[in-house]
Amino acid sequence: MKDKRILTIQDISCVGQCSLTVALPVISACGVETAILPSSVLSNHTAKGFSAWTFCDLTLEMPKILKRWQEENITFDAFYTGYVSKEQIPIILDIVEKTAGVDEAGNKAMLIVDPVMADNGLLYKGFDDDFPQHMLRLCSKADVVMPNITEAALMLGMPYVERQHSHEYIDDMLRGLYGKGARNVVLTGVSFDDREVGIACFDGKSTEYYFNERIDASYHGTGDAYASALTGAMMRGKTLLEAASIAADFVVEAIRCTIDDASHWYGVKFEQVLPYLIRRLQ
Ligand code: PXL
Repeated sequence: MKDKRILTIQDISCVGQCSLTVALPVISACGVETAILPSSVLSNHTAKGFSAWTFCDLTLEMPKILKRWQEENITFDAFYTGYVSKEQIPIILDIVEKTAGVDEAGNKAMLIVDPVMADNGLLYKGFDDDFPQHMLRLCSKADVVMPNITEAALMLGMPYVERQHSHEYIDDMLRGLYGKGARNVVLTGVSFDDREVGIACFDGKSTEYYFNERIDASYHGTGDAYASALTGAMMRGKTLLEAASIAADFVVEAIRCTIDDASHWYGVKFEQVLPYLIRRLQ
């Protein structure tokens, strides 16, 4: 298989083990060339634990960077987007349209969207209430979307249920996002009982599940580690379900590495389990 180059678009949170500081090492460790387009630069992430942050918006840089890439005839084999603003969504769609490569079999570069905006029933700080509808527009063009339960609920106007979920609730989310145009939906944080938590994958025909034992701890940045590993594994030729399962196991390993260290509250020690991820791809 020809080597692939991916473009990932999300923020740089300088400290806090999320977004680009996770995506770049994880996808690179998967053996996939990773180009980056930072959507903004923050001193640290905006989630629990940090009381404030600096924020430098890079929206105006994005069309300039695109123009330069076009002058160089640069194309990408896939796109993976994370934490972005509503103003950046039309620019991202333009970048995808203008720099999508086509592989030997004639397939156009995939768009993988992690609709990063919310968790635990709430939008992240800095996002307006209308943001989910903007993000839905990006998801509707995607080959793969991977929302958590909160993000899917917000985009579809459904109630947020923490757990346990009914099969009908999960099915409505999968079919709802598929119905809006997403070609494959990977829903994270699915839980039918207190014992296990996992993912549901829907390709428009069948739903497949993958579960791990629930660990009673929640860490910031696990969504980014998950999305990055899934993206890297897919680029390495794994099927969506294989990639989704490998990514879930990778995140569980990263949490296990972190759980005994109370001083490490701001993210997971994914670096220590990169060898595990690499082994799973062999
Ligand atoms: O992990 C998602 C994320 C990414 N980037 C920034 C964030 C968050 C979640 O809070 O604050 C800046």
